[in-house]
Amino acid sequence: IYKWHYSGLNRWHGAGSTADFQKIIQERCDTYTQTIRPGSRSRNCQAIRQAFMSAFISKDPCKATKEDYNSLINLAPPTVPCGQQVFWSKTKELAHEYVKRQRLMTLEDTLLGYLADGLSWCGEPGSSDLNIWSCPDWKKDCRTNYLSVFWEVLSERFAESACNTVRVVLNGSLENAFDSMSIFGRVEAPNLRPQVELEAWLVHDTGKPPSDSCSGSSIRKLKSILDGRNVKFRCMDNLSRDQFLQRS
Ligand code: AVW
Repeated sequence: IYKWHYSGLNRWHGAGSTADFQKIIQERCDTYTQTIRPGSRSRNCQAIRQAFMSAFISKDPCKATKEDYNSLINLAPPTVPCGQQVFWSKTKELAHEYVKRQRLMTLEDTLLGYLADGLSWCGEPGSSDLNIWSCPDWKKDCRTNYLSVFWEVLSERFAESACNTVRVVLNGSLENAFDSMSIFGRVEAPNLRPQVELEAWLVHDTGKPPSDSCSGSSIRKLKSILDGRNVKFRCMDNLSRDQFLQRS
């Protein structure tokens, strides 16, 4: 009965905004700029937090646009040094373990990726608060929600900035290691610049046979997307998780 009084705040099917969202953003920003990458250009964490909030506060949570995030992303574009970039798809934890052992970086090692990693957020028209009860789900409510659009636009900028050789860690335990509907498939691969070289690593669960390979149809589809953009492609398969992490 209680929740019906908050007409609508509970209507979405996704998790509500993370508790203490603003505080977490501010603290992560301070940690990143002071401890994790103290050498990086000095960033104004208060301005970044404010730009993040104004991107979605008081707005219809199903009407997010890329433009809503322009001022935020321009304060901290997700670029990494040439040749150090790593993409992932259905391999988030493995990719993060991999880059930790190398001088490489995922999107979550850039400031905005680090700030938002694992968080949830949305607002409500006519309110200056976050909706902590529910936020739109990509499938059940709307694709143009603030969380999905954030990762899409940040990933797009990340991919556009790639240079030299970049890597993607794919899940070789899936029937289709390359998913053309994923962010990597829809947004990152199609936005790589000509002359970049992409190395795909197909990594399967240790102790099980792989379910997909470099010659399978999903990787051929990836190759054709890249061919159309003049992006060079190399593919390594049949690596177990342990082999992959040990050789790296
Ligand atoms: P997925 P995608 N924290 O495993 O290729 C929380 O199929 O689609 O991989 N949620 C996130 C984060 C994050 N740090 N990052 C993405 N998401 C969402 C960015 C997003 O909606 C990186 F550069 C995504 O569809 C990777 O190369 C889903 O969680 C690439 O995008 C993960 O689905 C991974 O996206």
